[in-house]
Amino acid sequence: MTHANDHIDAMLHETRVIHPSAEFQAQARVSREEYERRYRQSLDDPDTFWSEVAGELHWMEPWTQLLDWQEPHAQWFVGAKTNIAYNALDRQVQRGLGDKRAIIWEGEDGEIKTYTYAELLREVSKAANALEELGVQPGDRVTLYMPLVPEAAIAMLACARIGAVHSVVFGGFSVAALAERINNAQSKLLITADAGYRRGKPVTLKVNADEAAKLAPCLEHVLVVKRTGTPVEWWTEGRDLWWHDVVDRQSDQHQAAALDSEHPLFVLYTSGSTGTPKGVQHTTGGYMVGTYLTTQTVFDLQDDDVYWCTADIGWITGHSYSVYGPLLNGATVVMYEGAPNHPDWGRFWDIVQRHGVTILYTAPTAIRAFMQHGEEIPGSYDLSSLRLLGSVGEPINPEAWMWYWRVIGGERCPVVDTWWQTETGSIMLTTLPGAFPSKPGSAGLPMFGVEPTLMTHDGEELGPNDGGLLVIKRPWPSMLRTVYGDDERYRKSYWGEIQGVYFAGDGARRDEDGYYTIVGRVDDVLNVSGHRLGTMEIESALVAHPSVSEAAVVGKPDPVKGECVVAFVLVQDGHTADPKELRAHVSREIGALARPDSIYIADALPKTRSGKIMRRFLRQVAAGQPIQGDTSTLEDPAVLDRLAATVPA
Ligand code: 6R9
Repeated sequence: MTHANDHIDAMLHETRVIHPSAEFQAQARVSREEYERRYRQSLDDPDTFWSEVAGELHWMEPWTQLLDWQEPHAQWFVGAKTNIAYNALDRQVQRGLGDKRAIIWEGEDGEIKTYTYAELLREVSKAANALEELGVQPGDRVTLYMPLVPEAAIAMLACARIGAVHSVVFGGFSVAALAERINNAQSKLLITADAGYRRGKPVTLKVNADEAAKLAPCLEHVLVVKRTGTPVEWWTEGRDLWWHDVVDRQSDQHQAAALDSEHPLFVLYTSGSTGTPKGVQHTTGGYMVGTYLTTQTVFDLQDDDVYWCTADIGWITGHSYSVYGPLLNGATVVMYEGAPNHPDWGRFWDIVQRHGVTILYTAPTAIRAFMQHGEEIPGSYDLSSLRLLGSVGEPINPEAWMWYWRVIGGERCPVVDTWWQTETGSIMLTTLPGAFPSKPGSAGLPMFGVEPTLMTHDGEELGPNDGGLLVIKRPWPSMLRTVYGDDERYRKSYWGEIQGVYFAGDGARRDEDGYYTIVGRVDDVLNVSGHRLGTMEIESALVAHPSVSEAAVVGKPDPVKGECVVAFVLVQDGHTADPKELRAHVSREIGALARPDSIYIADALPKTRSGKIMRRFLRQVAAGQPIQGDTSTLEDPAVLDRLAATVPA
């Protein structure tokens, strides 16, 4: 089905089954019986199920109807009013958690800051007052382009508190990518920092922010957190403001706005198979309930857990499982600003040891990088505080799964693989720890309220032990509501591919126990180190270079990154193309995360007679594999041999 086939084959022949220990099972929040009962209830009687869950949270006004579903548009907790920041903070203080640590933040340079729930509430209140002073109104968009500093979480929560819609742009994105996202959202305010640390060096975000601001006339203010003290060269009087000047002098009291359940909470841009990145729009009530429930059950949260999700807040995982989900549960959250290999590959384990991390949630790409550097490194730290491990972002190969379980978890900690997407808002498939055994490489069973199945492109449902397209048969509370500013695209991309179901864009298999194993994307979306990239976006960046007339981008299996980017380019007449310069160009256009690993100069691309590039063959060429499949539809099959000759074996 996809290029990931070989690797998937290995995964599908995986037969190991790892059972949780009796000790873990005895204390687990959800037992197998409990899962089975509640899962059934969530499908058969969603009213009772979701009312019980949502009833644990604070609502300023109750809902009159659980769900209003006018496909493809859902409204959840219709008519209710609530505030997610209130639920994450005020509610915790009220139930006696004021002195509990909410955030333990560690800078890459070793600086440590801790916030209790009471302190975090005061900081968020000050920031909320500051945003209001700057004229930010409910519904206004605010773009964040920040390092992983406490102010990033504070700014997100402050937006949520006043009903402003945050749009976090990962700090690794380029000026052009940032400007595109600010303009698409029409943000009034940009919150950034002078710089953030990455591998010991300050990454000067304010410089990029200035360049982007020139391209984004909608911006009224740029609020700048002083993180590194790196001199800021440009300062636009009237537009630029220091966070400490504006926020520190505010009152630490603020009344959270009572927002409609469907009030927009945030927009997060992600790559699709075509066109520009999509602004995935989430709303308040359903997202809150979804992240609350999944964090509690998937991570088996207990009162004294020290929970660390290593994702940057620039991604959905950082939104749902570094900020909202754990804070809604009153958990103690670890946040780390920097790189996993600074000053060396022991940094994560040093953090686990020093802060007594009990739950660790990270990505397969990180696990594979650690594997490469040997088990002696984690072996020299005390990791005995850990009791649960999680994986997210891409398929985890069984070898990496076993290594994670054995070396990091000491064969003691269940590993929960969690499949979900920016669009789904919260975890959709997993093996609840303590309730079910894990099968390395397989994500597992559906979460409460999630009704997945596998289908063919024609909407024919497949049975067990078959592979097909992963779809979701009914709406769920934390689902995206639309694509910001482009409802037609929402309708087409997610509910228009196969009639009546949500189309995830992933291929999967299901075994006789109902476990789903994700095969990978079935569209032209790449997954590089757990980051989603559209082949089209990279191709557009390449053809924007004067020396390139045409480009085709494919993914190639990579032992650490999962996939890496390979580009084939045709050179514009009268120009010469320099692969090194083109790689730098893509970095400038999108960000270093999209930089192709290899660029090959081609004299033609494999196209059908109707002019469609056959990426399937290019993937085989890129991977150095013999060409398989029917090449007779190609206009000129000999192109493939010439291309193969340019790719080193
Ligand atoms: C949460 C997140 C979503 C895409 C998704 C799929 C891949 C994520 C996975 C996984 C296999 C897992 N993916 N988790 N594949 N097993 N546990 O990563 O969101 O950045 O939107 O990416 O990532 O292909 O469709 P997002």
